[in-house]
Amino acid sequence: MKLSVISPTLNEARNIPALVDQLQRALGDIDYEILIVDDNSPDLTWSVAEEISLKNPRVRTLRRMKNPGLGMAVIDGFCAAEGDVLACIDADLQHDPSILPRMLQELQSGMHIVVGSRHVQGGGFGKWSRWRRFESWCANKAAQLLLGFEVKDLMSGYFLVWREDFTRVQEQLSESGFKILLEILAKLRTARVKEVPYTFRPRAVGESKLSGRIVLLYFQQLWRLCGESRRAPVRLLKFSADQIVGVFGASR
Ligand SMILES: Nc1nc2c(ncn2[C@@H]2O[C@H](COP(=O)(O)OP(=O)(O)OP(=O)(O)O)[C@@H](O)[C@H]2O)c(=O)[nH]1
Ligand SMILES: [Mg+2]
Repeated sequence: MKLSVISPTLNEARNIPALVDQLQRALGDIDYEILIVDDNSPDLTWSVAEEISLKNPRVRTLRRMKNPGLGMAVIDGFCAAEGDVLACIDADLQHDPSILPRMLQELQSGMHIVVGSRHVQGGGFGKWSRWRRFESWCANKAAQLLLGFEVKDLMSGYFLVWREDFTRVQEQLSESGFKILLEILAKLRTARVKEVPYTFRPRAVGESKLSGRIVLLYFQQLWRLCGESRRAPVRLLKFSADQIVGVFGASR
């Protein structure tokens, strides 16, 4: 069994050496490859990754020249990967690589998807401000409500999936799907999802790509997936009914 760890990158040159180092330490004697999927970053992330690949055969670089975007970068990385299991991890070291062996164990014990989670017991947001937590809570709640998933950390970009399952739904994944975990969950429609806790780490170097445009892309994706889900109207009705009952219950 081989694990492919895919890391999408945009201007993460200074994070790549530490990322590779931490992944190597975490994965020990697991058979793995690391695939850096870079959107031709102006800071030459692809070149830093290529240099490491020359000395380390476990590391490969995919330099994307067209169709930029996080979702498509992950899909391209998954398609180019050689492993039986596909992992997605941010390059900015906010995801803790040390939980990867446990995530892999959970997947092998019969799960379809394993998510690195900040919202289950033992996980957390580290030094995030209250405002940032609130924003994340809103985005997460909106996805739970509109898509009806039980997963607690739907915003996670840290997850594992079997290549076989990814291949099964690959054709249905939208190119505009910014949060690729949501896209895969919506198409796989599986209850066999396990969350493994970790604490979100602060970004050490480089800049966040989160922007107003990204937030808009996220809500567009949510709206599209909601429209594709036949049970969405039922869930919305139930949510509205629960709120009304709650308000009347409280006013008695
Ligand atoms: N290939 C590629 N990677 C991207 C793109 N946008 C973001 N990334 C990478 O995706 C990962 C997550 O992006 P971040 O900017 O850290 O977003 P975030 O973690 O949701 O936000 P922060 O908590 O503010 O860091 C990082 O490894 C980025 O370099 C993109 O358009 N193309
Ligand atoms: Mg980040």
